[in-house]
Amino acid sequence: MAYNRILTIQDISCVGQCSLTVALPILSACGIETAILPSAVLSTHTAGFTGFTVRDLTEDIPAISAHWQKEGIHFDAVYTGYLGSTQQIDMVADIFATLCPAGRKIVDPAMADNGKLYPAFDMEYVEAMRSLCGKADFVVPNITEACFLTGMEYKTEYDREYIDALLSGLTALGCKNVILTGVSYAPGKTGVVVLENGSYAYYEHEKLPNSCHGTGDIYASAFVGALIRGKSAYDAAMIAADYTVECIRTTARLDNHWYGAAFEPVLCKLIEALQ
Ligand code: PXL
Repeated sequence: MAYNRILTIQDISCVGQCSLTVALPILSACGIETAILPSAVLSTHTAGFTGFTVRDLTEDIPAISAHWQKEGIHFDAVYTGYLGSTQQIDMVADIFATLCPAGRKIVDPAMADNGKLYPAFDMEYVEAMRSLCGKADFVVPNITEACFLTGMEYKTEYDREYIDALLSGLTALGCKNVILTGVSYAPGKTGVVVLENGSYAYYEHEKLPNSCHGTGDIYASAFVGALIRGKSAYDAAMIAADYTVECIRTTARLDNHWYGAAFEPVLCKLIEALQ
């Protein structure tokens, strides 16, 4: 049996069903040993809560990484999500080179949605994220993030030509493969574009009327889990999409669950899809 150990680097939002509190359970459920490197600890995520606390862990990262190097620890893959600062992005690039030289690097440039950057970020952060994406084997942006990364205009109505231009802009940064989420070509439908080794594929699925915060993290974690379990990029993208839809459907049945998606009750469906 192929046994893989992965490192995921993102924040701990203590409450809010996103980042590490999503990535760790999902990757574990996929059967993958998962080490974590928290970029920051927040009382909640930043999208909708006010007055949250933030402890930035940038200063701790070089010492943690140096300790792992001294112990001879290596990872088969590194998957990054929401990072705390521009400086951290440079540290992550160093971790790619030292702790995962031959493994797969997956970057979710978790920094924006619905045409806007998350409150903590600015264009300097976007610039640093462009360079990290250039070092990735897979990037998993939504359309807003792809626009910030490429400098293209954000549109809610578009055609295949617009999506192709986004994909070209992303690969021009140096990203080898792109999983572009939230691509909708028809009413009531949405889907994910998979650009692998230059070839385009599209998986279309139902678009549910409700949307939830944190689904980007659920999607990226499930994609990484399925990929590292040996699925092709297209199959991993499809499994992650079906699972994310189930999470959104489950959340729609709950009252006042605005801050995240209830991914836990349907984790068994993700596990089944991997069999
Ligand atoms: O889901 C992305 C995310 C992760 N972590 C923090 C966030 C967000 C999105 O707003 O605020 C702290």
